[in-house]
Amino acid sequence: MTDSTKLPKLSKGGAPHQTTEDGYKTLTTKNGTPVSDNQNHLKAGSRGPMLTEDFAFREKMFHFDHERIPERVVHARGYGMKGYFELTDDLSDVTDAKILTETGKKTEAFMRISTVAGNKGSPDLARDVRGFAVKIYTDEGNWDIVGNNIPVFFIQDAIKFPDLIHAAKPEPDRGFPQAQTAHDNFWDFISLSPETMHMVMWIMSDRTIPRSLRFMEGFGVHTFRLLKGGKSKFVKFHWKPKYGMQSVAWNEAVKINGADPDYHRRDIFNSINDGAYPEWELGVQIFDQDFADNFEFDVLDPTKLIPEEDIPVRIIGRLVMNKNVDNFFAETEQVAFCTANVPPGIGFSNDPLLQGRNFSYLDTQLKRLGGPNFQHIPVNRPRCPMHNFQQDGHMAMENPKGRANYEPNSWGTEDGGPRENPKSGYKFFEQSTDGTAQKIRPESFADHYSQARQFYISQTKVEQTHIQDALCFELSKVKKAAIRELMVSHLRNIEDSLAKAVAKGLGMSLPKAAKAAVKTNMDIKKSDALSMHKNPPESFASRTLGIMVAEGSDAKRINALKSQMKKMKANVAIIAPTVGGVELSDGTHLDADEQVGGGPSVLYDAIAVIASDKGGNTLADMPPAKDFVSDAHAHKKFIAYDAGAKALFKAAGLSGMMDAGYTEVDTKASVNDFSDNLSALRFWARAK
Ligand code: HDE
Repeated sequence: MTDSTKLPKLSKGGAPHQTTEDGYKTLTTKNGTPVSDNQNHLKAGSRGPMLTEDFAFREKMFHFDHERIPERVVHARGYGMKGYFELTDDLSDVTDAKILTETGKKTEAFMRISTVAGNKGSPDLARDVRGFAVKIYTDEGNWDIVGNNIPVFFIQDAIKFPDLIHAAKPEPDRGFPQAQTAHDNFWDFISLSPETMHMVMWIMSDRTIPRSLRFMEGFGVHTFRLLKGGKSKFVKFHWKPKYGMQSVAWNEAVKINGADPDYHRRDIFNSINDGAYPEWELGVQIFDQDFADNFEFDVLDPTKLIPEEDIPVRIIGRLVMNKNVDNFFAETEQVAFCTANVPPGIGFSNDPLLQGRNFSYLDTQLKRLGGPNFQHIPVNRPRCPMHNFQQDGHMAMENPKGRANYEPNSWGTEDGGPRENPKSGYKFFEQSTDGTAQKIRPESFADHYSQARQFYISQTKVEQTHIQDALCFELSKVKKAAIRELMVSHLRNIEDSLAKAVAKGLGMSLPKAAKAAVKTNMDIKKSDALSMHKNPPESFASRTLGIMVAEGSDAKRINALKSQMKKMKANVAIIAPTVGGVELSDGTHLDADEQVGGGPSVLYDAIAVIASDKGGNTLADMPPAKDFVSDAHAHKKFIAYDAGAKALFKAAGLSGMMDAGYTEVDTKASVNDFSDNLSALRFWARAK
């Protein structure tokens, strides 16, 4: 044996390099060699040629040339955040999963919310489904709930997924449109796949243009299992946002994408920095085989949901995201989710989409992250110990020590490595299976229209109009008339008034209803839980009031609005003729967050215009100031103002249109009147 006392002593971590004369850390190569000049390549003489022995250049350029990894094939644009999950209600009667039985314990979590179709650099407010992926680092392995902000999906079988995504992405011959479903290929695929109709209702609703990623619901979508001692119950997972739900209008989404393409990620970044942490409650719908057997639809069909009126959502925990990532690439880009990552006590149903996903997610990481060791990357590494005999491969960081790299072996508990544990190890649900191998869709999946109808009839009139408008917009971008016609023929099976409105909006005559394998259940009940407007947020908290000011604006009114917003835990943004700000009536200086042209009203949830007489005239001469108020009016926002603002309203053509959504603020009482309105978010009664 080697006598370790005779080995030379190695320096641990090395001595720090000398700092630079002005106190900075010394720049080094990745090899650790200090660099003397980072501005000039080594040359023969001052005018070259360059000498290849400049290893610092070679390494710097080599690294730069290789610093991209493939973006995700879907969900490329996403935003990550960190925090914890805390269980508030114990599920130990139905599951062995410790994460669902230890109330009060806070477990580290990571979350990534994404759009689906767009590239990494596409705008945040594309009309699109939002991916809602949560990784909880439980003591029994990582648990990934890789869901969406919509509780159903387009297709019923994983084999159709590449076609769906190809159809949604830019068309292959021309390479556009980017991050949009408003084109022929998408609607061609959709109109030929009636199973998508329920999801079509959701994506054409305002759910796909959320105001903030913090103001959305999330869903696990598939039916999963809760397992306890060999017994199983079914479960569907729900995330309910603490700040309630809110979306923007389509006309706003289009403008936000120009004004601030990073609107959603900026909102998350700022909210976390300001302590207004994104938070959701975890809810479960638990049901047994008996319910599944008697439910009108198949619980294995991912194009169907279970109305909350049939099985209420039981809140069992909360997810608090209280930290931004330290490095976007290391965490948000490299995080690898997989639907198959579940701890003991949670299992899968036979949903054919879920089972296809369990295969796909592991496979995709190999391509994106370059090898089988992506779980060694800190964001993916389980926080509980892991022991196995997997070895080597690209970038292996967690290599087993000791002699045994196989088992069984006879090296004993010290050197012999880990062993399977029949007591605490993961157990699959024992179900008997018997069937003929065949490529077939179950008949119980065949009703494609009834739940689409249920969604549509559960919306308010305003929400229904938005669905009609969205369909008219999207289908108006489809050049092939036969595709538009086929789509409207499907809508006839959902709700005739919808089909008629869309046909009218497209300037076409009403086609015959599409042939349906199963007739729509026209008596299907409404479900109020499906409507955002029927479930408004409790308050204006975490929203933003945009106050437009000018030179000489009344300090008292501005301060009253600001302190009222503070009380309501809402934010204020000041928009002024220049970003340098203005001098107020009391001689104090007010800094601006945005200049008039850089802070359009689409960025704010409500607006105020507080201007002196002179300031009002200045604003009235500024086209973006006119847009500010006329857009806010058109988007049905609540508007506070003072007398000085009237010149601007006049210039914008709003003088005769000031309705009950406008509040003139003067006294404290009128500021209160204005703020009382705000939790309704919009003045929907405003005429078109
Ligand atoms: Fe995904 N999906 N998906 N998906 N998905 C991916 O995995 C896939 C589906 C979802 O923020 C990919 O790591 C198949 C439904 C989210 O990193 C890939 C099918 C739902 C994310 C993949 C589906 C989702 C992904 C691409 C049909 C909602 C982003 C990169 C069977 C319930 C996760 C990656 C993140 C990402 C495959 C359908 C949600 C290619 C084959 C349904 C939130 O593996």
